[in-house]
Amino acid sequence: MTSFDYDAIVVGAGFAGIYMCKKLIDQGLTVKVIEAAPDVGGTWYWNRYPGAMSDTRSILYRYSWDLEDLREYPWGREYLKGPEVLTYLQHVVKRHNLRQYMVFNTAMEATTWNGDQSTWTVSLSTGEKLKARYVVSAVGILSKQNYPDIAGLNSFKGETYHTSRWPATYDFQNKRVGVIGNGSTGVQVITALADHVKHLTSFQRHPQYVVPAGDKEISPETRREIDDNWDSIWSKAKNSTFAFGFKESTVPTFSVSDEEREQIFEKAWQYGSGFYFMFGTFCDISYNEDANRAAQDFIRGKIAQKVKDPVKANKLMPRDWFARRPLCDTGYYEKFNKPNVDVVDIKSNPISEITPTGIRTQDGTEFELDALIFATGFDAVDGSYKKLSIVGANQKTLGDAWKEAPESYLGISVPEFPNFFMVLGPNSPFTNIPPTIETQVEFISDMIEKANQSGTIKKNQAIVEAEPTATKDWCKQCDDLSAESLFRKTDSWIFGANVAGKKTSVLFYFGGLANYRKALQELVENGNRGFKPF
Ligand code: NA7
Repeated sequence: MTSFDYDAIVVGAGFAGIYMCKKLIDQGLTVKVIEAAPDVGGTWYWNRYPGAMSDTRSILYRYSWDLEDLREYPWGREYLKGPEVLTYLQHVVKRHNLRQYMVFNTAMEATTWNGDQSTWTVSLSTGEKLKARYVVSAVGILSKQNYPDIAGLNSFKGETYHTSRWPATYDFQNKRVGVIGNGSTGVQVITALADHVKHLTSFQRHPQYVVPAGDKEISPETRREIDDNWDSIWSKAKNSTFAFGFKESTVPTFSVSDEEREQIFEKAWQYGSGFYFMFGTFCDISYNEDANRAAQDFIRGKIAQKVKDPVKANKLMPRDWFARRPLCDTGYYEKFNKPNVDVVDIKSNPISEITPTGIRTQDGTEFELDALIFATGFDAVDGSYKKLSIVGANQKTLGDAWKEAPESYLGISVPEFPNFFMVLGPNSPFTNIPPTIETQVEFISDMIEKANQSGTIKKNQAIVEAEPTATKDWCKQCDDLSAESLFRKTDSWIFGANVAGKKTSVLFYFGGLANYRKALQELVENGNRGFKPF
């Protein structure tokens, strides 16, 4: 009989790790959750910058599986602020008594497969080594920070911050603050800080298309209606493409008159949500160039109306494809009407150096700063695994296996990494994240349960491992699905184009959550097709 400390070690205590822990405990397994942070929350623990907010509506930014909690847990607005998401996750952990299975301030540094025993040895930052039959990575897609490759990066003598490692206390009053980066995070942090600093300069490489979030209070009547309909709300979300709580449009942009198109865009603008604007208005914005231009024109028109100074407005106006992760705001453009908020176009006039006192641009302008904020994002998806040494069968690391491209079967399993699972690994669906996490956690826990019950081989030595051919086929499908997308022609983290020196690759399944769930169901009905028999 093989000896081990735990049936499963789960790495990470965010949305995915918490649910994974609950599912495996409910199955009667012994589980340890390893978390590097001092508490639960994952992404929401680390990204505690001012203005952090989920841009999925509150109704779908939670777990779907506890109806009583769905009905009772309070939330008051269309969107949850970062601290509210953290409080919610802490509440779930408390409600289900999961903290006892978790250890904090502890990172998994390495894990190695022991083929002769069918166990993983997991090495922790504490020096401890644990043996487990299964390792589930729930490290998330946005955990490895990305710093820009700029000369003098470490020479700045003022305060520096990265949005994804925000400290508990900070004070920007009477300070001149520079923000590099204007993605989802930059837009939020700029909006939140503009009223509280002496001066704010946004150093912007690519302006973004930002539509209103549409945040507002949820009335008690709306909440009652939601509480009466949770089953259908979740069922609709999980049977949609993006699981953002709307039905994706099937209407081509040019199938309607110019007037009607304008009305549809205007209605979406008033309603709010970046995903809704891109995918709820028309069906072809993300791949048809003319359709994309029509959406661009509408948004640029709105920016021109909002930003009073035409020079600033011009700098804030994107002219490339509207094909990065859709963004939404709570008053971003309006902040540039304040005299203490400015934007510097570092595409035409790049930063030549970060100096001890601020930033110098190529034209020789010096921007004196007291604080510098990096909102420069992440080495996303496969980047989360780079700092970990994961050594599978045949002594190969995951890094070796992903030398050409980060490939996986379903975003979950990698050939030659037996009994190692990822939640949100490369080639997982591109959607609102919690419903995809739930889908994958449920699939993984079902696989583990089946493997444990399998009578075909000696108890405790069941192996779940993706077949190489199925993995190749899945990755080809992901490649094909994104081939025509304008997202692929636009540099951003979605294809790994945001990190200096990183090879771009397909990191997501663009087929939608409904199709993904169908694919999982079909493979189960076909004897776990794509997995080696266990
Ligand atoms: P993003 O979306 O990757 O945005 C990073 C921003 O930082 C973006 O504006 C980048 O400009 C900018 N950036 C990155 N490197 C540089 C350099 N070297 N010089 C200047 N500017 C740079 O990260 P976020 O944290 O905002 O959001 C990540 C996801 O988290 C988000 O999509 C949500 O899903 C949640 P660029 O556009 O590359 O010119």
